Amino acid sequence: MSNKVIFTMLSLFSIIVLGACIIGFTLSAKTPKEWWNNSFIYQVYPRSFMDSDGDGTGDLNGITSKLEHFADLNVSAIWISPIYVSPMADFGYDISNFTDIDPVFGTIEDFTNLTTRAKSLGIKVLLDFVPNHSSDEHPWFKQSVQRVKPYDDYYVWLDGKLVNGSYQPPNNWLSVFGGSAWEWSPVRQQYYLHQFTRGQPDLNFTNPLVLMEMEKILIFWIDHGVDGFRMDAVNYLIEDARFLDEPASGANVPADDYDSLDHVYSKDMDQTFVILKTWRKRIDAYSKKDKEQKLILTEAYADMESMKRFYEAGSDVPMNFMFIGQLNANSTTMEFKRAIDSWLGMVPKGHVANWVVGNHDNSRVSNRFGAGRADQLSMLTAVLPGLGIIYYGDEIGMTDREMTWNETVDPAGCNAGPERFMLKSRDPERTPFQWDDSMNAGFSTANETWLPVNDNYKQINLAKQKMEDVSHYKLLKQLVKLKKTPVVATGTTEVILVTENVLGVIRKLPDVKPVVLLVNFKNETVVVDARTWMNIPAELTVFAGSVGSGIPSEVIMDTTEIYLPAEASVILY
Ligand SMILES: *[C@@H]1O[C@H](CO)[C@@H](O)[C@H](O)[C@H]1NC(C)=O
Ligand SMILES: *[C@@H]1O[C@H](CO)[C@@H](O)[C@H](O)[C@H]1NC(C)=O
Ligand SMILES: *[C@@H]1O[C@H](CO)[C@@H](O)[C@H](O)[C@H]1NC(C)=O
Ligand SMILES: *[C@@H]1O[C@H](CO)[C@@H](O)[C@H](O)[C@H]1NC(C)=O
Ligand SMILES: *[C@@H]1O[C@H](CO)[C@@H](O)[C@H](O)[C@H]1NC(C)=O
Ligand SMILES: *[C@@H]1O[C@H](CO)[C@@H](O)[C@H](O)[C@H]1NC(C)=O
Ligand SMILES: *[C@@H]1O[C@H](CO)[C@@H](O)[C@H](O)[C@H]1NC(C)=O
Ligand SMILES: *[C@@H]1O[C@H](CO)[C@@H](O)[C@H](O)[C@H]1NC(C)=O
Ligand SMILES: *[C@@H]1O[C@H](CO)[C@@H](O)[C@H](O)[C@H]1NC(C)=O
Ligand SMILES: *[C@@H]1O[C@H](CO)[C@@H](O)[C@H](O)[C@H]1NC(C)=O
Ligand SMILES: CC(=O)N[C@H]1CO[C@H](CO)[C@@H](O)[C@@H]1O
Ligand SMILES: [Ca+2]
Ligand SMILES: [Ca+2]
Repeated sequence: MSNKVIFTMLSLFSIIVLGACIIGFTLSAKTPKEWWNNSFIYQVYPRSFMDSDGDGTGDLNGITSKLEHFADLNVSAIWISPIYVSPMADFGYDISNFTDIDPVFGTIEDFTNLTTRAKSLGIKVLLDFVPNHSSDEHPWFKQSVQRVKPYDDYYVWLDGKLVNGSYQPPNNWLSVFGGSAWEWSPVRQQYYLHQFTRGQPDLNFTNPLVLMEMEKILIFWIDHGVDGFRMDAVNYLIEDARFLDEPASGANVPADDYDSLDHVYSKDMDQTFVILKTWRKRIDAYSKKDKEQKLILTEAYADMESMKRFYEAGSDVPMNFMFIGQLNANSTTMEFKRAIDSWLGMVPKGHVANWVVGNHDNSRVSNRFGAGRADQLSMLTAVLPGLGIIYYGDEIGMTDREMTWNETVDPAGCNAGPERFMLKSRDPERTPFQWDDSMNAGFSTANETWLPVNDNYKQINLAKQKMEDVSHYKLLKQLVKLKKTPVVATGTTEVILVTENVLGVIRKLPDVKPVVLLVNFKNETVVVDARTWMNIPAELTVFAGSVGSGIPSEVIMDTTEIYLPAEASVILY
């Protein structure tokens, strides 16, 4: 943008003289270009996307067979949740070989097939990188248990505390999935730390050998054609070396629930940022020859100050979970405004903002905000500056499918027990993608799928939404286009309380019509004078209304008197 402004200010003569210098300077300072800026990235949960061989579980060839879907949406990249060799204690987040593909998903040749075809369609491929822990079936861990050098120090081992003649865990730390974070090894006669399931021993990141192993893994996948990494649970990498008990949080939850403690010694340690910086450097140095920069996204549910530090330490996309962790169906318009403003204010100069709509750890957006507001978050994400990240199924408004205790397979649900599993289980948001109204929603030919297909697949499926004039799918395609328009890509941003219940976002550039989003948080029709409150032209055209709003596209609206039905959102331009 600064380029364009500078150019229009210069005379033709000086462009010839100075232009070359400016271009030269900009290129050397800012190449390779941030290709993800002003785009959407699509998260694929591979077990649930498409099953190519009829065993009931999604796989790589399934994804490959559906690459046209991403091209049709025109997302810039897909990121795929773990596909590595795994005993599946945490459905792939427990890895027993970081450089090979699990047979459930296919082979390394299938992966190469996927990336080659994706590239030919202009779709980039990002992998999930899970450095905090391996599986307890990883050869490193098996040798660590036996104290075989150099693996003896690859994990976080501590002696037990001797209490009244018997050993107890070294401290009170809890696993994210409930219960002690320590597991006794009768062979080694020590406890190992596992911040997630006991099948996921934490690696020892104060050990330089472990850091080297992780760099090798990153390089391996760059050699196999990946365009970047989504780094899982990075704020858990390092623990305070004193291993002190953590204080109680005061939350009203059972004593073995993770939320019962304040995680001041096991999370968000300063050393995390140092490690991230070394990975950034290594990846950049290795891929310097490539035209485009490799993307690093980091997953950490953390405060604003940490987010800023993640940017500064080399994360291109410190995933912004505000629409998941901070805001919900009960949030006020003011709370939305404050949260969005503070994020935009935090993003350091030269970096790209990002907005996460959903993921495999949280209820789907249709459930978090209500089915009538399924589009509200993708519309916000599209109109706000930067990158949008959507979860498979968001594009058709898929909903959670409630599970019985018997059907529950997620360890987070199973550990919580039959009374509380529904509060913790992540199964409801992981059901198979609903392609069409045929058997298993077109996901698989198996008699039984790894998680049940949602019963609503005859009403909610992609094939149907492609046929309909108005659908979540058609809307999302429009939103992907909107992101690339000059006003949305480069304009200024204002978030405005139009009324107590209506949030407005305006994107502006000099001498062109603004792009305006209005969101009705009330579930009754409201009439607003957006012209006065937002200082916008008296007439604007409807770009798109949320599904169910009944607001037709391409009509001209009098902005002094806009009727917004219950729960509706609308974009004007
Ligand atoms: C993102 O894209 C916009 C529009 O092209 C540009 O003005 C901005 O500088 C880009 N941001 C980064 C960090 O590249
Ligand atoms: C690549 O994947 C496609 C789609 O699944 C499949 O038809 C094709 O046979 C695969 N090619 C190879 C070489 O595996
Ligand atoms: C898809 O996105 C690319 C990159 O932003 C853009 O150049 C292209 O025109 C888009 N394709 C369609 C069909 O809109
Ligand atoms: C992972 O699998 C590859 C391919 O089978 C093998 O060469 C490699 O040794 C394995 N890595 C480890 C650490 O076992
Ligand atoms: C140790 O045993 C004594 C006597 O049985 C008991 O009073 C005390 O609470 C125990 N201490 C701990 C830490 O369990
Ligand atoms: C981690 O590795 C370092 C370096 O090898 C070692 O000194 C340390 O004792 C290990 N830490 C734990 C908790 O095992
Ligand atoms: C919203 O408020 C209702 C009524 O107070 C409550 O039942 C519900 O749990 C709240 N939802 C969230 C996501 O906090
Ligand atoms: C759950 O599983 C048990 C044992 O397999 C079975 O007896 C019971 O009927 C099942 N309950 C439901 C609600 O499916
Ligand atoms: C599916 O179920 C049918 C009827 O019960 C059975 O005949 C068939 O063998 C099953 N197919 C598979 C792949 O299990
Ligand atoms: C509006 O909210 C009330 C109370 O939460 C609810 O009973 C009602 O069904 C909602 N109406 C619509 C149109 O969603
Ligand atoms: C959002 C996300 O990726 N969450 C993952 C964080 O890490 C744990 C352990 O690897 C997984 O269980 C979560 O799914
Ligand atoms: Ca399969
Ligand atoms: Ca750790």
